[in-house]
Amino acid sequence: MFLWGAATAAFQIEGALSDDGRGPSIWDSFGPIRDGHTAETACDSYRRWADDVALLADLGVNAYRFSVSWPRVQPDGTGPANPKGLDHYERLVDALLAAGITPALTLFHWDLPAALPGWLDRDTAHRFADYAALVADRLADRVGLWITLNEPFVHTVYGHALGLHAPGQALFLDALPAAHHQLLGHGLAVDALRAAGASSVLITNNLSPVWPASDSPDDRAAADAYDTLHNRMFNDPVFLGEYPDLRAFGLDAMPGLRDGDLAIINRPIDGLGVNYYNPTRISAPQSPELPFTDAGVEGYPTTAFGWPVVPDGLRELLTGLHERYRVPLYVTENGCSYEGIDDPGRIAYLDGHIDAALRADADVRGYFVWSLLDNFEWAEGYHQRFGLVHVDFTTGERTPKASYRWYRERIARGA
Ligand code: GBH
Repeated sequence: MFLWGAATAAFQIEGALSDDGRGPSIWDSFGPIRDGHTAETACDSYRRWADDVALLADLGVNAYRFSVSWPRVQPDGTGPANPKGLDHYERLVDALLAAGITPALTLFHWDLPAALPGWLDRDTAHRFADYAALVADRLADRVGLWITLNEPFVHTVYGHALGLHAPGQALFLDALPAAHHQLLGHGLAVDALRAAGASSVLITNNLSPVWPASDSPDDRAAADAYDTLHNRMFNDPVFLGEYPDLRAFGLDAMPGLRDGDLAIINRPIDGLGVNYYNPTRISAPQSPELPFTDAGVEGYPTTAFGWPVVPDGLRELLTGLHERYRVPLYVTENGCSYEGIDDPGRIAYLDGHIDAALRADADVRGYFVWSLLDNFEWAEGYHQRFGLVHVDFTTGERTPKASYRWYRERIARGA
């Protein structure tokens, strides 16, 4: 059964940051965020989760991708489970199942418990596996799809290399151990999930086809280096059991890698979650620090966030992933920022991208719109609205947009 879904993430929708024993996460106190917005209330989904399930049921999706907040389950990131945290997700999972909706559960969507030393510390990989076991002990019998990590590239590069996301470190290439430790945590979590009887396990990476700005050897080499950093570094160890060649970055090996790690990271899993927003165009380096320059994609329409709209990039991406890895693919996020409840831009975006996903020469098993709801868009606060459903962030009121009704019809058509 093809999965037609919508996606959210805990920190972006839940609010209720101190309810029922939740501990602080690294995002709670992170700044600067545009206009000083905070996720204190967000969509109020920790309290209004039943409204969200009703919206999903009315939308007609057969899957919902949400994430579990680690600091709700383990307020300090270690030790026994906080039962009230797990109770929340158990209620959600049971309500989804009662509505005929497959729960697709992401274990880590960036809201790390603040008490942990962070992903630069290898121990966090082991803490993550313990947390995965606690969630799976409660829910393995009911969750249809498990996703270990969301976008370790973004968490590494935005959070540890550029300082744009929590934990706000700007370490450039010294951030790479955070990538390795997340991938190690992924592999250890796969073992924990399997031990608890979890069936389908994925990792979700944000991936982008990389276009050289010209045919010149310098631009092509730069594009290859960027493809290594953005795409292959996070897929190859998981599916091929080795890191790509990192010599373009002046590295002989992945920083932090120890004997035996690759066998753990390479544990068999059931497919790859693909988050796609837009392609990347790359030219030769203009400074000595990095072996590439982001040249910007030109000549396409852009969303309210300024991101280019290139539906065929999704077909190109999925086809390339199938050629390289031969695994089932799930589009775990795809969507766009536009204003308004009448949102023709979103309808055109989603229509074009669904067509592209179905056209790909690949084993594509699902498609999830980002996002069910307008929500807390990280460093942008509430400025970018990605939802099929409009949220009034003062009252919490939800209003389905034109795209919500359109998606319901597209799902009913089944293609
Ligand atoms: C995802 O990240 C996250 O998983 C989700 O939480 C978030 O809300 C959602 O997407 C929307 O942002 O500079 O024009 O080339 C997406 C990661 C990184 C994808 C930046 C697009 C650059 C666009 N994004 N990227 S552009």
